[in-house]
Amino acid sequence: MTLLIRGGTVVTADQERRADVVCEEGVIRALGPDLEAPAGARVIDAGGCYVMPGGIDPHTHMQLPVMGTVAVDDFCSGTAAALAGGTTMIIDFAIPEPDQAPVDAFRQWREWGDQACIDYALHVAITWWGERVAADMATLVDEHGVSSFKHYMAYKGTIMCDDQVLYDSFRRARDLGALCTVHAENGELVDKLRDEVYAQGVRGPAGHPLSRPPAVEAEAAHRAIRIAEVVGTPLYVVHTSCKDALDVLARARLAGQRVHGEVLVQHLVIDDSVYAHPDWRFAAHHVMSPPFRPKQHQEALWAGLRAGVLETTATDHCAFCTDQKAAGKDDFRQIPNGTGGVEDRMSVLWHHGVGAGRLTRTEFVRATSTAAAQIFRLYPQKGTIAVGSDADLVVWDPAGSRTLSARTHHQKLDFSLYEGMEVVGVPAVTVSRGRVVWERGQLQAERGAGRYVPR
Ligand code: URQ
Ligand code: ZN
Repeated sequence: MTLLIRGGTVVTADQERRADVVCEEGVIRALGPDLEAPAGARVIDAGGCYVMPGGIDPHTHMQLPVMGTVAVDDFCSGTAAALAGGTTMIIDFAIPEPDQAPVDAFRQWREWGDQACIDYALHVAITWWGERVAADMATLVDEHGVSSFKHYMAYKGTIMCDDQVLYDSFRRARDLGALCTVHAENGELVDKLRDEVYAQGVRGPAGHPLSRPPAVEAEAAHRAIRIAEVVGTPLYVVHTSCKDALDVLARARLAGQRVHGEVLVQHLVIDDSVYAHPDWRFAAHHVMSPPFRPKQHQEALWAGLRAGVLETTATDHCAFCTDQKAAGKDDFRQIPNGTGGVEDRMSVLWHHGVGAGRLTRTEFVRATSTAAAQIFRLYPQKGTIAVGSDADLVVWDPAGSRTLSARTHHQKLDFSLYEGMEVVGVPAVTVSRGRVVWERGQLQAERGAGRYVPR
């Protein structure tokens, strides 16, 4: 399909300009003012709209098997929903069972991932240590284009890495030229606190944030950063949720360490009052880790995003329906951790960021696409609008609006974190490798159309 996107304002992370865009065979062929339509091209009128790189969500968990259940959005439904929200690429996680070979887990996730409607890549989690893991890390880097490894500092007894594993894995990744990422929560403390809170008689979702206070996150972030310093390797900290952890990242960056921060859009706009909701189902739908924080943390996170300490925005999309959350009806420790929102990230960030004067449009593009592409080695194939880049684009209507709701979203999830929120600023058209897949409310996602992108 050949496309001419005409009459819009092209916004990238470094500039805005009036330009038309020609896409052919899945890539951007031409960019400039007043371009002629190639023979047979379909013309899309982008008048009054911004033409931006499609969103990249660097942190999702489609169909994750966890806590005896499986996240309900699979690679097909989750990525179709992503397109309806203007996101054209995800980076998901292959998470080996304890003792499972990382390459075997990667192969399993590739099989699932090949159902995706959009391009995708995979981080691989390091969940134990041994010669096999060290060898597989090299295979993953050299043969499969995996250039980032995730380390869970929480979830003791299952996938948690202790300091020795962090040290060994960070060294190996450094020598392979790969980037380490961490889920920063002190799993030892979480384990103790959960049981203490439960023993005190707190059984409902309100126990979840009590067992994962900001200090638990800040301690782990600090420890991971210091281990990275000792090893001499860069670090990416996923879902920074509180001022305490943000301050740790900012200090390390000021001291010259290369530390990248990610923030989840939901942590920017939702606070911990959700856990006090009288309906346990509503509260349980907010059980994710790290948890939602007291309101004062939100402005700190926005400031961190503006300052560039937090460079990327993600969703950690890991969707569980009400019947799955019910596994922990009488014991918050059994509630599967995770929330949705891959479809909503771009609009929520635009509305509360650009619309509220907190972010410029170029900052929005950087935070939703370019920074992730650069940090995770997808740039300039992804994350920008340039001749030769993949034609992953969104025509953004800044005046269009949408009321977010589980009744109308495309995610399989039966709950929306943003139920009833009206957002101004929506994707009018989403283009995935040159194909129009979302257009003014019509979704034409195709199972398996996405490619695995080696990095
Ligand atoms: O922690 C994770 O990465 C998974 C289990 C998703 N859920 C979450 O609460 N963040
Ligand atoms: Zn996650």
